[in-house]
Amino acid sequence: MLQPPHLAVDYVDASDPQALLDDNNTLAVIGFGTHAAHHDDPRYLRVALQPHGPAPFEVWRGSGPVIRGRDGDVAWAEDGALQFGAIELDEAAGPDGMSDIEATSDRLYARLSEFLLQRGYPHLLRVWNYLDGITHGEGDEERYRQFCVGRARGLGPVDPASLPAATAIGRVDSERRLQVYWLAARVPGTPLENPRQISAYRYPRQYGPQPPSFARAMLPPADGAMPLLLSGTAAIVGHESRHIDSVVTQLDETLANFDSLLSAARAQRSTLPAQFGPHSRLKVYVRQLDEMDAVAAELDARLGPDVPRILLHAAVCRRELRVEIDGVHA
Ligand code: 3EB
Repeated sequence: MLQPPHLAVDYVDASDPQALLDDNNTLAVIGFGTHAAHHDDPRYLRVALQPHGPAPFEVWRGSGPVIRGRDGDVAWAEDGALQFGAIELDEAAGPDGMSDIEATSDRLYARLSEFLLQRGYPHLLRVWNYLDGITHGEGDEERYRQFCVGRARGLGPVDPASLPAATAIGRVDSERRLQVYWLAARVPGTPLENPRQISAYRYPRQYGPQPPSFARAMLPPADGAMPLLLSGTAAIVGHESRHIDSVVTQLDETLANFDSLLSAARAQRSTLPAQFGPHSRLKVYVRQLDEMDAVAAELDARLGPDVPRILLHAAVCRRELRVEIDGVHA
C-alpha cells in the first residue's frame, strides 16, 4: 500500500539549521543568501539569492521516518511518498558546439529523470532552477533560451500535459553553476494551467526555439495533505509581458494572475481558499535591489501582514520582468 503524501512548507527563523534537520519528518531545509549556513546533510541546500531583511530557513516536512543520502551528484531524501532531490553542476561545454548552459541542463535533466525512475518516485511535481546570467546573450543565444533547449532534451519525450510546476530564476553572481532541486512523488499530481496565460509549453517562437517545460501549478494527489504548488508567476498575460516600466503595476498583474490560477484550482479543489492567507507561503523575486522597498510596501498593502513571504534579489527570465512570485497555497 502506498501512503498518501503529506507536505508542509514553513519559513522558520533560526540561526542554525541543525534543530530543523534533527526532526525526522524533515525532507529539506533551504538557506537563502551568500551568508547562509553551511551543513553537509543532503537535505540541506544553500541558495545564493540575497534575502531582503532577515533570512528564515524554508523547511519541507513530510511524514517520517525520512531516509536520505547522496548518489554521485544527487542529494536526496525520501519519506515513502515524497522525494526531495538536488543536483548542482558546474557549467561545461557539450559535444557539437552546444553552449555550456544548454549542455549542462541537458546533462542535469537526463540524470534527474534517470534518478527518479531508479528510486521509484517517477512523478516530478515541482522543480526550481537557478542559474546566473539568465538573460545574457542576444536572441536565441540567450542563456535562458539555451537552458530551455537543454532541459527539454534531457527530460526526453514527455507529454506536455504531465509537466511539473517550476521556477527558473537568475542568481546575481558569476558562478556559472546550474542548481536544480525538486519535489517528486510515487503518485502523480494534476498539472494546472492559468486561463489568463497561454501555457508556457505553447509559447510562440518569438520567445525561443524551445518553449519552457513547465505547468502553471500542480494540484497534489487528492488523498494526501499537501498544498497547491505554484510556479513562478509574473506580469505575463497571454504570452506578453505587461507594464514594463512599473514594478508595482507588474506586481498587481502578477496577483491578478494568481487570482485566476486560484479560481482554476478551486474548480477542482473547492476547499482551497480563494485568496492567499496564513497557510500560503510566497517567495518574491525582485530584479532591482532599489525596487525591493516598493515591492515590500505593495505586498503589505495587498496581502497584509498574515501571508508569510520571503523577498529575494534575483533576475527574472525576461529582461523586462521586474518581479516574479512562486509559492505554495492551502
Ligand atoms: C513565465 O511565466 C515566467 O522556465 O521553468 C516561470 C516559471 C518562468 C518557470 C521555467 C519560467 C519557468 O514564462 C518565467
